[in-house]
Amino acid sequence: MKMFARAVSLACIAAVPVLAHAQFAKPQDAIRYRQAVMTVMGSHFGRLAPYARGDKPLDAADIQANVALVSAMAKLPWNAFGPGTQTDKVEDSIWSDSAKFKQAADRLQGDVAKLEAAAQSGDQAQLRTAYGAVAASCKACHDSFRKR
Ligand code: ASC
Repeated sequence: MKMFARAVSLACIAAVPVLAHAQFAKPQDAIRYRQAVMTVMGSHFGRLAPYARGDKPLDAADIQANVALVSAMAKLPWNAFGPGTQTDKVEDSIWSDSAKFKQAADRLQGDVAKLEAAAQSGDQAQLRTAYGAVAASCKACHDSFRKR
C-alpha cells in the first residue's frame, strides 16, 4: 500500500509538465475542454454566492469544497486557447494580445488564492470581499475577451 501511494504521487508529479503543456488531439477538443472548465467553475462559484451575500449561514466545509473546485478550474482553461482554436465566442485579442490575456489569467488566480484564504478564515466580510474580487476578475476577462 505504501509503495502504491508512492507510485501514485510520483505519477502525479510526472504529470504536472504534461498539464502545463496541455495538448489536444483536435481544436474541437480544446474548445470543449475550456467550455467544460468554465461551466464547472461557474457552477461552483455560483454556489458560494449566498454565503458571500450573507443569505446563508456559513458552512465552512461546503464553502471550502466549492472554493477548492473553483481554484482547480481556475488553473485549467488558459492552455486550451491554443493556436487554431478561435471561435465566434472569443475575441482575437486572446491571440494578438497574449500578454493581456496572461495578465487576466494571473489576476483571476491571484484573486482565487485570496478567496481560499477567506474560505479558511470563516469570516463573512472577508468572504464577501474576496468573492466580489473574483467576480470582478471573471467579468473583466469576459468583457475583454468574450464576444457577446
Ligand atoms: C459567475 C459566472 C460568471 C461570473 C461573472 C461575474 O458566477 O458564471 O461568469 O460570475 O458573472 O461578473
